[in-house]
Amino acid sequence: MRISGFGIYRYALPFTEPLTLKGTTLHGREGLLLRLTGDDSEGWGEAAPLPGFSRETLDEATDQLLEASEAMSATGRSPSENVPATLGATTAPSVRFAVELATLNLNANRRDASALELLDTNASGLLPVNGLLSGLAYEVVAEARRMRDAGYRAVKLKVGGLPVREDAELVRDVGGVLGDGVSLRLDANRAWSFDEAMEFARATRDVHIEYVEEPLADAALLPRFAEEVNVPVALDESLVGMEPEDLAPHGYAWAIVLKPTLLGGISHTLRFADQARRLGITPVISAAYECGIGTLGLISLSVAIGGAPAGLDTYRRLAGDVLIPPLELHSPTIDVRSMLEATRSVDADRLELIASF
Ligand code: OSB
Ligand code: MG
Repeated sequence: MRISGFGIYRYALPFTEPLTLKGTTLHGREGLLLRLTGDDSEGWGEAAPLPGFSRETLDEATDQLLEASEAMSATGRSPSENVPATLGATTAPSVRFAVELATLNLNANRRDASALELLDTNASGLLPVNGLLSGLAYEVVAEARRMRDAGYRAVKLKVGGLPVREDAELVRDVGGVLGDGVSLRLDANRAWSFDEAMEFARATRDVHIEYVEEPLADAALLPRFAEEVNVPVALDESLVGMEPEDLAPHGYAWAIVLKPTLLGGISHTLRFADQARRLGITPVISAAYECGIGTLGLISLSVAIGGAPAGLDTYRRLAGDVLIPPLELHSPTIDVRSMLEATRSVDADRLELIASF
């Protein structure tokens, strides 16, 4: 099979509530979809650079996606030969994710399989989702109670936005509500100095914390922090720009949080997960507010790398999706097979055509 055509589309979806990330408030999500066709089949992928996190802008991603799509459909190569030939060292992470996901989905669809079956032939079952806690302190505690009662196995709370003492108090309250049955993940997004992180760790000594992502402004001090405290550390921002082979010196980490949109696609993410396993580090897949197309890809990836609770609760923040019907991601676990086998279409009314061939 060769790729016989492509379409590049732009979407804009509102958030249910404004989202503030790194000081920028977003009211919705914009991104690109890639549709590849060949052998009477199609495969969709998503490139959605996240403002404040991605280095590429949406316009840069658009140009790169167009260039890659033209290169792929101009050759007689098969999609799997095409991907390594098309993606170079300068291809932006979100664009790599779109090209690899669309190719994977195209290959799956023409064999009447799901993307997951191509990634991992034995995978099925239930995938836990880590619930995202947000809002003011009293809302966070109430939401934690709701998630505990709903059966979430893991929840995630952002810290570092309040004075350390207040953050620690909130974490103690949330930990008390969750009890032992729900694991508590924290994410400081590099907000703390070494001393602040130490103060936080001391003040939450009695709380069971699964891990804290990126506690330190100075990531070079992470090994020392991990050695001195009993709270496990996870890497997120530290992975951007890193090659999977560079993970070896980071054996002090308990988990790594893999965002294919920011890291550079599917093959890169799988290599990171493989390296992590070798080092005894748990790989966790996490979303960057992708729409349903990207999110379905992340579900398959999460299962394929071992099924740790996945950071997919960002999807709930979207007030609508390009998929009809939208994904049902309101519960603590995903029934993977029925999620991937459900019939869905892409809502043309929500898309603006940028280019096609
Ligand atoms: O810091 O982990 C982050 C989403 C977009 C950008 C950065 C982050 C996130 C998330 C995703 O927190 C949700 C999750 O990991 O559960
Ligand atoms: Mg993080």
